Amino acid sequence: MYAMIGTWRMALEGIEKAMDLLKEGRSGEEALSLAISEVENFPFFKSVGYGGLPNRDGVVELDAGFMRGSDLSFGAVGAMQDIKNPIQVAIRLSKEPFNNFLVGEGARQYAIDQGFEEEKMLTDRGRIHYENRLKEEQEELTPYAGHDTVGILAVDTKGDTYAGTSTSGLFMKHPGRIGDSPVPGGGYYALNGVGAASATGMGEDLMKGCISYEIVKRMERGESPQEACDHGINTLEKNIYKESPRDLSVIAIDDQGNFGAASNIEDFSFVIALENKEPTVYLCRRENGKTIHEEATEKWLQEYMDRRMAKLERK
Ligand code: SD4
Repeated sequence: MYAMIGTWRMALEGIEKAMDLLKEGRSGEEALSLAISEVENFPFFKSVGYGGLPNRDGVVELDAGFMRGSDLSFGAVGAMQDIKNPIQVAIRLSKEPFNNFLVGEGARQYAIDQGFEEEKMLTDRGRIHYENRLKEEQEELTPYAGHDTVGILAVDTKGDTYAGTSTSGLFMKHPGRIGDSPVPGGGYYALNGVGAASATGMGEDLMKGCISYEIVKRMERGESPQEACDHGINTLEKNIYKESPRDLSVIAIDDQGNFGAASNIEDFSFVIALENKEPTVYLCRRENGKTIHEEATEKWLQEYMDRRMAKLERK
């Protein structure tokens, strides 16, 4: 058995490539590194890696995290500037005996010392988004429409579980702000013999519930990945919102390839790939606190890419 699941449609191409590695018997770590790097390198995904949207000062600051379910080792970077593949730095950090979570200039220095590639991560398109937003003068901190951290979970043929995330975080965030994505237990968690989980959405709120840890622990206590995702989201929502919930979305998988996904927004998509199932995009719909998954139509898939690639005009 081997499997991968990822947040949002954008995980598709990376998972397609990475499943070939799992099929060859390569590790979930290699598969996850390839899948997330692929998303980071695609400039039209405006919330991850190259082409990610900048902070309030127009600077792209990237967060990434990685965890191995065999021993809970993790590595993470926060608010790191101008390094090409933050997920690969996080994976490298997970092998250190300490200093596993580095932020800002320290993270960048570590990456350079370790020979990681430097690259200016702000694209022309990213700059236009930034300048347009300045003109709109929106003060409010919201995950912009289509808030998209990539979180990918892998189970390899050895039954080892892995979780990883990568994001540019919230558009127009305060410099130095770090969300849930690089925080172990917040944006991702993996535990062999149980499974793994990852989150996307409003990091400040996802952290309140230590949501990825919560979901894996629910699975350990016997809930299915889907039950754990639904209960995790429902409970977190109940605990923190009196009104106006903010975006929360999660995915989970167990080491048998049973998977789950839940969200409190309308259009949360995810990609699932199993040994006997081609990578497929699903959308989540919530009915009475339970999530229903529907396969994305060709039309939806086409419109998604059209929106991502549409010409961007200066306002
Ligand atoms: C953050 N959770 O930085 C990330 C943002 C995100 O989908 O996932 N957007 O808070």
